[in-house]
Amino acid sequence: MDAHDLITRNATEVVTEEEVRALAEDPDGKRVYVGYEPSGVLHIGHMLTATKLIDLQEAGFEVVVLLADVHAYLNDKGTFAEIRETAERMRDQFLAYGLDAESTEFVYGSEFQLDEEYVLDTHELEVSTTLNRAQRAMAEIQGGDTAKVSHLVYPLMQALDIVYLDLDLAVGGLDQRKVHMLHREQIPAMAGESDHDYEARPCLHTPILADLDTGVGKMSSSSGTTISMEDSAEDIAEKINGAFCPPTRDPEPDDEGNERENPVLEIFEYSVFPRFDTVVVERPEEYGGDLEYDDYESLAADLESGELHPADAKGALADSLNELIAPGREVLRELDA
Ligand code: IYR
Repeated sequence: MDAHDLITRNATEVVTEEEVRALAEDPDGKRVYVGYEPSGVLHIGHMLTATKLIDLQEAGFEVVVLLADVHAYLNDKGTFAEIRETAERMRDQFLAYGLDAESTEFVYGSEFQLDEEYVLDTHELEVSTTLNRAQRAMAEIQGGDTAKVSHLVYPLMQALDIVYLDLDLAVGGLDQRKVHMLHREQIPAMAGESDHDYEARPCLHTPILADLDTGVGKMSSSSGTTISMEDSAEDIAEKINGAFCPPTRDPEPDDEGNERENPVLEIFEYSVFPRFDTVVVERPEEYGGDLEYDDYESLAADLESGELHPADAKGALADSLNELIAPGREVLRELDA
């Protein structure tokens, strides 16, 4: 796979296509980041963006993982001390998941976000951004029902992180796109207090997985079923077994007319096939014997034709996820020992 295909595979959106193409011409040593509000245990949403970071490392990028402790604090995720403690646990889980230790830099937000220049730049953005704009940027990220002042400062700081971490590319789930658009519009207009480069950076957005049980709406770590590094092989098998998986890529809307996706196929596409050369579906001889897939397309086609039964697809998905999660589960066990 060439660098451009590796960089953009499974991306829902790249902004702009032209800028990302220019990066793909010479990706060696270029810097990309994802930021995460520390939560202690990685879940399958973290793993999806981490899979994209692994693609980018393979293409030659240096990866920065921002452990966004100040952002988690602004989003009301606990006391600062609690957040710091959970952040420390995440680093080892990311490495266990497959990020290359040599080319991954872990940075705490608080290492640079409390510096004078950064704070002054944040204030500059507070002056130049309307309340409405900041609130819209935050709509899909905000935790809790009531908007607080901190929720307005949050996206401004995130837009500034891309400058202060000297990045060439920002990656995030599609829920981050409005913050990235704010970055692209507001940053080049800044007077700027630091020596950093205030040019707008390209952005790449990964898909958001559908709710595992229903296929309706987004999977969430705070409600519904999610899969995490804490899950045992049995937990994973049970959760995937209960997942919504009709034999199609385009399920019919539900009774209330809500759009639905096939989350089992999504996880195969975005998290499993990027990490495995082949996926084996084990079946007894009497049901036709094992099936082997080298790519997502052939597996999805077999599910649609009836050649692959949803129950067998789920079994193979649970096994693959378990293989990806096992090293991180071990890390957590050691941390808690
Ligand atoms: N908004 C992210 C966390 C975050 C991401 C980046 I990229 C930052 O520079 C800062 C925070 C989330 O929703 O988890």
